[in-house]
Amino acid sequence: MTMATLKTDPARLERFLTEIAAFGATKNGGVTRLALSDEDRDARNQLKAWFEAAGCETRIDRMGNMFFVRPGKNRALPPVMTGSHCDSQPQGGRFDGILGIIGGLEAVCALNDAGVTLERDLIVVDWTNEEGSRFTPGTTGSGVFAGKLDREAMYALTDREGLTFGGELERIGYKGMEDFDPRPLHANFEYHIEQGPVLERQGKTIGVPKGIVCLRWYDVEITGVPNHAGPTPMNERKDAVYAFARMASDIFEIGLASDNVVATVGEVHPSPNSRNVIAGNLHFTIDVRGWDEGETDRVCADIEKAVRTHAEVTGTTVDIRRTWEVERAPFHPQLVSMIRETAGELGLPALDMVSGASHDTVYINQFAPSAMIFVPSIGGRSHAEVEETSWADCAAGADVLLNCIIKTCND
Ligand code: HGY
Ligand code: MN
Ligand code: MN
Ligand code: MN
Repeated sequence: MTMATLKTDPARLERFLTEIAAFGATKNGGVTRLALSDEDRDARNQLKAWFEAAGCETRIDRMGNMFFVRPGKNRALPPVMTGSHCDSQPQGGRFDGILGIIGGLEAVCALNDAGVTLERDLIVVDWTNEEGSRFTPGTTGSGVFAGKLDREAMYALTDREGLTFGGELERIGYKGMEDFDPRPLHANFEYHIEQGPVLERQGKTIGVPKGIVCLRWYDVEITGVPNHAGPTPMNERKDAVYAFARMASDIFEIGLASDNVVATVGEVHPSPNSRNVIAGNLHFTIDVRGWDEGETDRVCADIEKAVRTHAEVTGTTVDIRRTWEVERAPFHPQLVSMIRETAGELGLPALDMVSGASHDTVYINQFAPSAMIFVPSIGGRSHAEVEETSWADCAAGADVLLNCIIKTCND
């Protein structure tokens, strides 16, 4: 196994990341680059231009997943894959997802600079709609590729304006005509920001997650009785907002009381959402995650019970549906060790951990040996415009990725 020796070019990596952040840039230094938006299209066009200038072939499948292929000496060998996602959260950060694609691009450029042709093909991927913010669920491109989500059902997903996933994919010109399938894969790495506080607090540069937590998403519809805010006596109200307030407070407390499970209410849509109307309806979402599936499901059961109880107490009715779930993804032990060793060879302090965020690798891991490389998020912040990782840490993570690519492409 070769020692980690090759390095990326930090200035070029910074330039790529700065330029791609212009697509969907917000005035507060973040990005809004929702899946299949014009901003996503323009960023995809830019990525395609950069990868093709670096000598890669572009393949686009019917979910709009973009595969940038750097040919190896022996193209019959199972390739090595890396990559992540280009879409962001609304008012999201400049590093989430895109760092993994740009890290792959920088690895390609560093290999080109060194005149290195690897044994195996290297494939850098932009997976469509990882975030699941505009079109739910998330990790849609990788989920269909993994055979875990149905393509036609994904095409029919609609956003809040009623636009369909399939229609938007066509509109931006990224509905590929082929099912590019490079499997079996030899190895898959995803390079990503940690999106939490652990690495920074522990003073470590490289995070080595053993896997990704399991995830449960719920959609909850509360039905009350819409009425006038003025004349309606308090004890005669069936107020959907009041019912929600009791539910949301309990959901937070149940999550807080559980050591290793987290619970989040991210979306809240009262209707008619008018200051002088008692809300008759309210739709909200719940996101529950934990490393231990049993403990996570116990928390889910407590949450479901609390939601139903508060509906009863407030005279409203409630429909609570689990709309998406993903099992825990334990990574490939040898690749996890390789990341830890490579960080050591590069003199980078590393920390074993678990990924509290979900990623496309949650699906890729189901058919290919996979592992992830993390770098610190300043202040532990992500999915926010203040999301930041130092340029030095971005380059350090890219060096680990580059050398893991070399090791696996040549073994
Ligand atoms: O929700 C997640 O964990 C991912 O960042 N989309
Ligand atoms: Mn991400
Ligand atoms: Mn994200
Ligand atoms: Mn009136």
